[in-house]
Amino acid sequence: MIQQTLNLIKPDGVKKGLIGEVLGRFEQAGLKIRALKLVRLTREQAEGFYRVHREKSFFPSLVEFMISGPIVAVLLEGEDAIDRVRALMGATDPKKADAGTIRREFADSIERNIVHGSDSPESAAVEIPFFFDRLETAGD
Ligand code: IDP
Ligand code: MG
Repeated sequence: MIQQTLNLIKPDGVKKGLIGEVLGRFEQAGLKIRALKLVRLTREQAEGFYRVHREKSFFPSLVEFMISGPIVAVLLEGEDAIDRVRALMGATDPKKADAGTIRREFADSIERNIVHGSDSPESAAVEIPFFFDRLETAGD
């Protein structure tokens, strides 16, 4: 099924100069970029984006990390895009991620793990409009 998913290149990915590397991997995999922007989240926005994790011990540190620099938001579209983007990213903890995945190759820690990808159609439906409105979303 053709799906849309929200990808973020987190502050560590931008600082390491990996925007082109990450976007290139998605494009090479046949995923289409439908919208794209560089933004810096406010604390309130970062807390809102990760609100499902607000009770976790790592939440305050995660929010600090996510506001520590600009991020890139990407709306990707393609066949099984949600799972395929997650597969290209690798496991949350880079030590457990498969060889060749973005997180295994570039991430420093389970927190500073370079990329975000929506984990389900329900998450994508919330996360895409968090970053993009209809006018910013390109068709063919
Ligand atoms: P995901 O990004 O692979 O979907 P989630 O469990 O949804 O992983 O966690 C969201 C983000 O919170 C992770 O990408 C990572 O940046 C951070 N995180 C998750 N688990 C931990 C942890 O145990 N310690 C520190 N940070 C964590
Ligand atoms: Mg998640």
